Amino acid sequence: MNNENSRAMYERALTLMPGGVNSPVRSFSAVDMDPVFIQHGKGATITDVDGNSYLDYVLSWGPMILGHADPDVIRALEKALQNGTSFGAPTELENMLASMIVDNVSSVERIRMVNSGTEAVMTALRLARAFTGRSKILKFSGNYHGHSDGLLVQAGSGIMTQGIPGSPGVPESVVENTITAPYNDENAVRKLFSEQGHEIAAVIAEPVAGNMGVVPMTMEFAQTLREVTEEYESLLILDEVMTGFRVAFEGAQYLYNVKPDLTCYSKIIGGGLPVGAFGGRFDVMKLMAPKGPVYQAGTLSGNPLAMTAGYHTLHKLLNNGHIYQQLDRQTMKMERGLRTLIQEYDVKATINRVGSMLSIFFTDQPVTDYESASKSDTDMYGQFFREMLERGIYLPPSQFESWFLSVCHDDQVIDQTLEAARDSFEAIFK
Ligand code: KE4
Repeated sequence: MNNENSRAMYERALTLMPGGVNSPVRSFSAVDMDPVFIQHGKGATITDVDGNSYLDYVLSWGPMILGHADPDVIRALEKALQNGTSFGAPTELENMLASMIVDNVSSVERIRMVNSGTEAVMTALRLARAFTGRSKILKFSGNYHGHSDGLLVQAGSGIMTQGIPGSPGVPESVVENTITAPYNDENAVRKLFSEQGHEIAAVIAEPVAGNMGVVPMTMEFAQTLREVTEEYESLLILDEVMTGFRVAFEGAQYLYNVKPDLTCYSKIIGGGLPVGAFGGRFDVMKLMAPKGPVYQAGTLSGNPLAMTAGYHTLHKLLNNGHIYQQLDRQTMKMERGLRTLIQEYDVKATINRVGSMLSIFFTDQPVTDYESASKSDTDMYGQFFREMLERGIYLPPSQFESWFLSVCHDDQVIDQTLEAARDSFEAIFK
């Protein structure tokens, strides 16, 4: 595969930006190769600066559920551009995207737009602490909620760990109120709450974890989180940055029939432009400035172009009800095809899937939490990634990420991907 332009651009990037990238996972360091630079995308395909085309299963880490350069979204953006790009003043477009969420997600009575998932989660936690007057936050090993200081704690190692900084530059004083427990371990949560429940402002969880690879929450765990937070008057925050409008229009909270107090969003609600949001109970959200005392602000929050891309993406999802059945069917076809290959080549691998989120773990044990996910053979994943890239399939460059499918991943795309997977298994395991 000719990579000379990508290589030249990467060398230049390394003289400009740390690691040559603006977000670490894009560096391909987890799969032991240099990144390719993308020139354009259309539908399920992205093309790099050397003219190599790939079927894309990253989809900008989730947002591009309609596929790249959806004609309706692009047309709306082209029209919006003529009006200018930012005013720092309210626009009707904010009402349009906000109502798309408030009118369709029953737990969201009020919503505030921000510019990233990190910002949404960071502010939701501040709000929860203000509302409850408490300081402690409970999160789960293997869940990622953005890079705000209080959440950069070492992943729990199967026990309830008091916050230990997960990154240099994060003072212990900032993470001492962050408790980590094992994901899907309702006994651990009940025990923790019996000991510290009255000090816990909120529990935050990915309702379907995507940041250790795909690990679905069990129904029992989801119900336990809702029960204990109600019993101890803590808030339940669901981080639906990845699952919101991905696994169902109303998100994972619909699949689990759990009503959180606050929900965090990003990715799909921006349609590929920078949008994050947090929303939920009116009595909680009313504490937010300017009417309430909890401060948060953002120059480009509610940006008209970002609102346009998000609104038209959600509008298309809402008005094509069959889309989620189609995404589920296509991803199930992918799952079945991979399972057949795992069996045929006797590979130590397992697959987790929820809707159009899927991960292949190179371990023969079930993956139900951070500990079991960590047992995956990341070198083997790297080998599989490189073989698939050579064959025109662009997978997430890390074992601990989710594959995403779009409405453009039709039968032909799935068949081509499974053929490439067969050839890759042949190359690795024969
Ligand atoms: P951002 O600040 O990156 O917009 O969102 C942070 C975030 C919060 N919550 C969840 C559940 C998330 O998945 C994310 C970000 N996801 C990663 C991919 N696993 C973004 C990719 C990257 O870091 O470059």
